[in-house]
Amino acid sequence: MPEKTGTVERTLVLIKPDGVQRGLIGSIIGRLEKKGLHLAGLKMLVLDGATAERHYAEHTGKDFFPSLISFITSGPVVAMVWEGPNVVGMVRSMMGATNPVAAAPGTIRGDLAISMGMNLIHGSDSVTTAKREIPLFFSAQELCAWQSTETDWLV
Ligand code: D4T
Repeated sequence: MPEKTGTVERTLVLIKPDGVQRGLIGSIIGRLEKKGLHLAGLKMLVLDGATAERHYAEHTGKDFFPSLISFITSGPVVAMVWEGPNVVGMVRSMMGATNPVAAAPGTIRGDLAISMGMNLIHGSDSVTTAKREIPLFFSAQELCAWQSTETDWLV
């Protein structure tokens, strides 16, 4: 068997309000599951303004910040934690570029979105960011430690 490599990482993924409204929850989760990523936590919620502002703190003061907060709090999101070796980078690759105009075909944004403001999905941009973002959405008790029967054939 091939050697197992890579440190296990966790990443926060949000299906944004446009993805929920457009009925794309199943399609987006299906892509991540089919890739072989491991789901550790999942919930649906409407973000309050304070949590949204903390989540997007790096963009405070930018011209698009008010519309970003208004959009992300406008309806339910699906929040998830996915884990596995290199999962942060893999999810970012699968999401595609922030602006769907530049997102490659085959990526979630490249295939399913057309607007920068409504680009369907969030994924932590680094392991450090994930460690800050995950506790905004999940307590430790809400994350499940479980072993998929497929793991031995994936990593
Ligand atoms: P998120 O954080 O939602 O996963 O998206 P990205 O990591 O791909 O992109 P980002 O943090 O730079 O932007 C966050 C969010 O703001 C919207 N946005 C961004 C916008 O409306 N106008 C802009 O000019 C930028 C840069 C889109 C995603």
